[in-house]
Parts: sequence; C-alpha cells; structure tokens
Amino acid sequence: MARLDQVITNIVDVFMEYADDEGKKGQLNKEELKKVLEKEIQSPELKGNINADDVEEAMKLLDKNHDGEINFREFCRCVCDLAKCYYQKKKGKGCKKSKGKEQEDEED
Ligand SMILES: [Ca+2]
Ligand SMILES: [Ca+2]
Repeated sequence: MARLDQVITNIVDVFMEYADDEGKKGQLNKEELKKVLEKEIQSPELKGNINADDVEEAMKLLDKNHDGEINFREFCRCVCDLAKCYYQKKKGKGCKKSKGKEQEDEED
C-alpha cells in the first residue's frame, strides 16, 4: 500500500477500533481517548503535544462540540493538529500550543 493509503486507512481503523470498544459506537469517551493516546502515539515529539496523563485537558481541547466524547471529525482534527505541529517543528518553528480555543483559521 502507498504511504498515504496507509495513513488514511490507519486513521479510520484506529478510530473505529477504539471508538467501538465501549459505550457509544463511533465515539471515543474519556477512557477510550486515553487508550488511543497512550497506545497509538509513541513518538516523544508527538507525545509532547498531547498528554494522555491529563486526559481531562485533552478531552477539553478536542471535544469541539462539547458533548463529552470525541467523534470522528474531532479525532481527525486531533491527528491533523499533531501533523501540523510536527511539520512546524521540522521547519524549526515549534508548535503553538492551542489553549482550547477554537482555531478555525488556517495560518500559513
Ligand atoms: Ca465508544
Ligand atoms: Ca464531541
């Protein structure tokens, strides 16, 4: 499989695997979110951006529609934000910590 094929299928597969584990299907609750962050993010560079130890904080940051769970759209945004952070780091800029505020604007 090509690399982007893998990325895309992985995002979907990981989300479905954890989201359907307990509680509502297709939604990550706090425990499920903690598990994803702990098990599926291992690189210290990425771990620095999202903290599984403080899942309350991560949940607050990611749960954009404030229903207490992470849906696929919110999960995608999380992955995308991590990718952006990594990109910024590679360019030597370091990533801006979002403070849980809605940041819809794409600054480039
Ligand atoms: Ca669930
Ligand atoms: Ca939500």
